[in-house]
Amino acid sequence: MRTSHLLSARRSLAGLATAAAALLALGAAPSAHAADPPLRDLAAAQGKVIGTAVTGSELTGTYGDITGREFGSLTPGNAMKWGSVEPTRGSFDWAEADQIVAFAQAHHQQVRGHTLVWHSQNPSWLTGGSWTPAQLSSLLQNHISTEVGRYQGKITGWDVVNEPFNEDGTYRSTLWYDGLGADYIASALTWAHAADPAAKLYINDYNVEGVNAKSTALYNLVKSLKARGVPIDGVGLQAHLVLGQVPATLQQNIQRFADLGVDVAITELDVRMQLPADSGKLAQQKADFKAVVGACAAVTRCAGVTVWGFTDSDSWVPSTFPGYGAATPYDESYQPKPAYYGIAEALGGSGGGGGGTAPAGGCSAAYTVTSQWNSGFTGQVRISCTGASLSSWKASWSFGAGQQLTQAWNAGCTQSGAAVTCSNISYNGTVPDGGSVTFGFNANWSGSNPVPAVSVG
Ligand code: 9MR
Repeated sequence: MRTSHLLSARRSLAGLATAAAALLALGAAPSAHAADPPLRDLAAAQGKVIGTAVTGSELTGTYGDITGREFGSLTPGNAMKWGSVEPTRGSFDWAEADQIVAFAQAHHQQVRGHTLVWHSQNPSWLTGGSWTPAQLSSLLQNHISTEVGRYQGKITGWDVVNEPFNEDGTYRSTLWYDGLGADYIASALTWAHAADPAAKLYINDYNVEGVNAKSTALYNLVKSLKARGVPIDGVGLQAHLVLGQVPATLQQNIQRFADLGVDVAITELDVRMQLPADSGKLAQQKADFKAVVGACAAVTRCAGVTVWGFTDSDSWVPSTFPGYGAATPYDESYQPKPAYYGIAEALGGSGGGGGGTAPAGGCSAAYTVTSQWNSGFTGQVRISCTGASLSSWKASWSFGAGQQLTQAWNAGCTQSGAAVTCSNISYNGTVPDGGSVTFGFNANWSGSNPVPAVSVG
């Protein structure tokens, strides 16, 4: 392709949303992982926070060591839910929540409070009761004031309202919506703000990571709450994802919330796969974790990413999705998986570990969807080297959802079935140590457009 075309094609990328990045690289055996700093330090250097959900009773031994060393934020997985803290009306059990907050303080970690208003994990005295709207309202206000007040000054952000929407963007029918109407959300935020004016107040939901009907309903809600002066500081995108299905519009979606003037957090990231795991699935999972963390890293108002359990031994997935699991960055023996290095790389670390998927000599490829429309998209792949160099290169991946390449620039690309191979042009085969080369392409898609893992050789 001629230079003039290259330039105009590249200009058309300008400023458009980057969706995702994927990494996999030179197929040689991984060398011992060069000592990257812990994830929390890599994140801090980017102005981000990396967190994990935790179970209080496990915060000892290796689990405690990793939690304290690697993460800058903790979210109690269950300990702050209404059913945990007030199992009997008027009788409170703060033991696990207190323990997690104390651990966090001892390790200079933030705490995300989770969650005040939800349709699930409520005590049976509450769900089984029959309440007038006035009674319901006062129960909710007391709950919020008591819990937020107890931890006032110790919680960075609260998931005040959890999962308020159906998939089509209508409000979910719950104890709260049915009894109090949609304004239970504004009331809850207002009460939480009164109890801890410094805490960032979030609405948190799942399947709102990409641009879709549900995330647009959340967007419209946040916009109207802001217009009314209701205290809303952030949105939480849970990100319980399926292998190979990071939404291409993730970064675009984060950016549109940021543009509303709220923070965004990825609050419950995990990527489940059908068991047994194998090296190909773990490589794709690494690409998926890297894509999600990379999308957050690229948007200033994205505060950070929390994984929903850091070890496969402490994950909700296997019991909820029989046959699926291995959804977190560490295996059940607390060994970091390729996904761990995907997080590290997205936070500027050199990565380099990961069960046969590691970049040999430090060259890797990042795949990004820079814009997407109804039938097509523009992507780019950046090949970069640290502590190594290339004099020629070939990047390959598999389009798993029927995507079809139509055009490429700064590379010669061919597609055969799902398999795409792109090689350097005469002028850009060299990737120096510390440098990178980028090429771009257009392709068609329909249905879904998952981010593939790219290998470089
Ligand atoms: O991780 C939590 C698990 O231990 C509980 O059994 C489950 C009950 O629904 O809740 C899990 O956490 C959920 C979170 O609070 C809200 N988003 C979905 C999470 C996974 O179910």
